[in-house]
Amino acid sequence: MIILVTGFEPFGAHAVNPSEGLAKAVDGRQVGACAVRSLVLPVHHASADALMAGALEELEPGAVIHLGLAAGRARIAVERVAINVMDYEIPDTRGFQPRGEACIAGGPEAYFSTLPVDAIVEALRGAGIPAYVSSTAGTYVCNRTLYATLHALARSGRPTRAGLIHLPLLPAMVAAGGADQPSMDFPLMLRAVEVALDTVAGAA
Ligand code: PCA
Repeated sequence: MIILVTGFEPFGAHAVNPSEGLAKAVDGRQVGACAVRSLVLPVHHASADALMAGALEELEPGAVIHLGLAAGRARIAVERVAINVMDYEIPDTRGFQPRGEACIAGGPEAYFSTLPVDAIVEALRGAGIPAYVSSTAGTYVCNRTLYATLHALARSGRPTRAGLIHLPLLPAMVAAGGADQPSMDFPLMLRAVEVALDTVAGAA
């Protein structure tokens, strides 16, 4: 079975995106019986959709773990739900800024993550990593991406599980920004992704 891990390119005022480095760091790894493949998505819904459609078709993954940056979060946030709303406080990297539009017109109001979110959080905490189940992934591109992936999977009838993990800022990003913001260093975030992969591979 393949586990597809995606990260995002930098966006907004962020010069880097930890999710990009994390996705690249686990690409090609073997976790139990699962092979990990990764993909870095642009922060624009249509281009991300095109890459995801190709990857789902080509790799036929058993699970998808989207990773994204969420400035202001102090812990690893395992998202429970994606809602059918795009309400962007800042434009995406193509200048697109929907305010209160549907991710997919006519789609269900929400999709729940099909990853074992509680088990992932429990495993993270057991490993000494601050983590929680989050009940809002926001209304920006990460929420849109999780919604679109779960919608595509529901329509295709594939049994693939999918979810999203939001990550805090890196310490260097907070240092550069100068604001009073929480952060987590890259090695601990990488450990968190490894624990999530172990949990998903174990549940497969
Ligand atoms: N975080 C944004 C989009 C890309 C990313 O890494 C979000 O939380 O929507």
